[in-house]
Amino acid sequence: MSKKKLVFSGVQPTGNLHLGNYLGALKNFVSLQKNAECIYCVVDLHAITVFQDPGHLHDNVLETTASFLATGLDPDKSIIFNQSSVSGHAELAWILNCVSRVGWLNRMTQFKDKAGSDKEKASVGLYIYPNLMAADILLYKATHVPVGADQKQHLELSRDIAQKFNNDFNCKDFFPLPEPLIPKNISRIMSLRDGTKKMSKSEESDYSRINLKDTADEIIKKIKKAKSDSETIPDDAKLLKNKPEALNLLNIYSEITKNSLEKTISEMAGEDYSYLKTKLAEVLIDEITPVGKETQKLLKDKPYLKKVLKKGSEKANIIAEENLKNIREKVGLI
Ligand code: AQP
Repeated sequence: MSKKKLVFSGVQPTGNLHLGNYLGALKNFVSLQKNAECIYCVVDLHAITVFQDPGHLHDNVLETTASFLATGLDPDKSIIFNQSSVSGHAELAWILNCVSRVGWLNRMTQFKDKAGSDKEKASVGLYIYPNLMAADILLYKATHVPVGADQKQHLELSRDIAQKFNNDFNCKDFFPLPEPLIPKNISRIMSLRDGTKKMSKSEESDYSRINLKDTADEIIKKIKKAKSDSETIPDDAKLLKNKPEALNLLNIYSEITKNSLEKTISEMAGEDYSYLKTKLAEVLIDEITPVGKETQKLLKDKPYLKKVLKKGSEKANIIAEENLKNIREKVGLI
């Protein structure tokens, strides 16, 4: 078995990318492309597990691609493509649907969160979403998957599916067990309105998140309105245990300024949260608005974005077809 590091990850084209996607995933994608073979996918088949307006979906695929490039992904270094253009994802997903167990899927917390109280009305696709995610990764025999902490459970399931496939078809080490690469300091960016919920594209209030496309004024307004705490910033991180919104803002500031939470706290102890908010808005504007501007610029050249995706899908398809040939053989398909 090849021991080469092969990175795969995906982002759903379900609307505005936000600070959570950026700090939890995209920044990591960019740093990994320096030293590893990387495949980054706009996972449009995942997006349709919840109804998407077809026109919006089409635009969102291009916008997500533009954001990939604007954050620094280089199509000459990484393979960048959209999932539905490589049919192997859907084919392997079906095979893995037959390997994965209903009991395993029943434990997935993201399905419970997204399906809400009326699970009977959720799409079957939403339920088997983690099997498609396993297929995305295993189609390329990826060894490492950069994701935010919210995807850890799905990644563990991918490992279980890979292991069961290897056992069922008597092919030890055929699929590598993919390792999650989760940012160490801050793996889950929380909503600006509710520090117990993750920042998310589908959250109704736009004030809950910083979008990569937000202007400086919007960032200032959102950070000003963000929930924090009426007391001053404490001198010990332990005192933030029951103050998730305050902790979230301090965590984001620390991550962007590349400092530890402890250092930020020691510098800001005794200050009001308005002081943190002013500093946070400043660093966010410096970090985020250039990405937004570049995304808008790239979106003016849609033929170029389509060309990037086409070239990426041709490269991805070659790897996928080669692996699928062996997978079909293992399963006994002619
Ligand atoms: N809040 C977050 N903190 C850290 N990482 C996050 N990611 C998403 N939200 C956060 C990471 O971003 C990558 C792409 O995620 P995705 O858009 O494909 O799916 P998601 O996790 O379902 O993101 P959203 O924003 O919550 O989308 P919707 O609302 O459409 O479901 C993943 O690596 C994810 O971990």
